[in-house]
Amino acid sequence: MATTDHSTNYLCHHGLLLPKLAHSEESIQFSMAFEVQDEDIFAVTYPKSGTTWMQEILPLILNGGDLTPVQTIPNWDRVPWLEETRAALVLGDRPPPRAMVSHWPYHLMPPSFYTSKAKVIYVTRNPKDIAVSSFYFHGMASFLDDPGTFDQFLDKFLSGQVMFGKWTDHVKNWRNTDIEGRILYMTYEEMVQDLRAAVLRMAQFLGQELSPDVLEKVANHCQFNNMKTNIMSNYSLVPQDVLDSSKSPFLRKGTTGDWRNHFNAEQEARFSAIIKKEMEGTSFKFPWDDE
Ligand code: PPS
Repeated sequence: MATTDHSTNYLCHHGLLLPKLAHSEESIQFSMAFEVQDEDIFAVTYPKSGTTWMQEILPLILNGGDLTPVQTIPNWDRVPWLEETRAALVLGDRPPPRAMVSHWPYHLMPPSFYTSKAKVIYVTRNPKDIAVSSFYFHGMASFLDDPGTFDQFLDKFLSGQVMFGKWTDHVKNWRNTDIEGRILYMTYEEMVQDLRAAVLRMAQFLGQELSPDVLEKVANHCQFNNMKTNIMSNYSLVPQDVLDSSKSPFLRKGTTGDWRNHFNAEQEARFSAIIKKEMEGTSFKFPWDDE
């Protein structure tokens, strides 16, 4: 396997840094051997793009708005990460349809995924806001390398020296797939702007008919302020020496455009130039392109 021990905090798998706290050679093996079924559903994200949000939304879409799982099961067991160590424990005997999340790039999905009819919702977010969110996350998560200053962290982020590598690689990789028809592209921004419409779009893609009342209930429950108080979703169950919410809460701001409060003009120009160059030749448009 193309996995090496990179540092105290990370494994390096096919060039991607993976935090050792939640990933191991065994968990990667499990993910590769995982038998994806046609009914399975994946929410795929680059870290800090809306993963936890999808762990709240997906079960509610699939069960018609029953709040029981989101109020009784921690998000990491409710909709587990395919590549993380807990997957083997919680996915082992779970029958399809299984809702899962993953940060894998397209080419590292399990072989059975490509031949299955499993559906994917790929959520992306303005990389400037991801960088800000990730900076605070590195400051509060003891299992990640210290972010350094914001300026130093931007360099790490842009060069892919963060978990799961470069944002541009991830996004381009998932736009260039052979699974047209079973992948839905969503943005964090459209979810913030109109969550009800976003949930409806996802439900339609998944073939789930939700009544207007259920749709309202799901959108309301998944609002940032409601998730922030849900102990099954706000990471307050994780010990403070692992995630220190006194440094920054996991559910931090939940907004778009917070980068404006963090980037200076030089950082903005540097960041935009690099992202623009790496996205050259792609045809897809994002809501933040013209900002
Ligand atoms: S991780 O570590 O990859 O699982 O992180 P992830 O869950 O992908 O991203 C965390 C950011 O998503 C925000 N979030 C939300 N925003 C709006 N509404 C809701 N309901 C919501 N749930 C999670 C979370 O606050 C993090 O973003 P920031 O900008 O840091 O607030």
